[in-house]
Amino acid sequence: MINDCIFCKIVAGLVPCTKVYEDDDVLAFLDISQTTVGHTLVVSKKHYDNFLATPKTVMHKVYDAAQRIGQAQIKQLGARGVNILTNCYKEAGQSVLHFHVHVIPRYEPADGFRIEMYENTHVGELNLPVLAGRISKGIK
Ligand code: DGP
Repeated sequence: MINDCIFCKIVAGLVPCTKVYEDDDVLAFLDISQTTVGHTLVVSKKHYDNFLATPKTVMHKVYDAAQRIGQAQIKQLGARGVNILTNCYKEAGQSVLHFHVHVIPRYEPADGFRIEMYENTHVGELNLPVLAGRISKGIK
């Protein structure tokens, strides 16, 4: 447990949450913001900073729970879609440095959540094979 980590405190029962699911490795609870109705966070019970820093066994358990929660949101809440999202590091929007996956039920396009991907205005200047090669080289 990391002392100043809010999700470690929730896992330890020191801070209350509205629980959706729990097993030996995973806790899921409603996100405080309720971006859309039913917005759920799935967290590893053990502290890892984010998805990129999490061992595969734990990562698989968190995503397994996220999949089942997304299915339940469709079945039980009448959601018509689900966004599964994890942010890694603050530059990517991570505000709580403890691995978590957002499971965001979607009801309609303008229901409070939006992801927009714009085309890079310099896309034509990129050397795509070189770029792909640089990433490939780093894959362990
Ligand atoms: P991210 O920005 O991806 O790190 O998401 C962190 C989320 O955690 C954000 O949507 C708000 C939520 N959150 C922060 N503090 C608490 C808390 O104390 N309780 C609950 N339920 N959610 C929290």
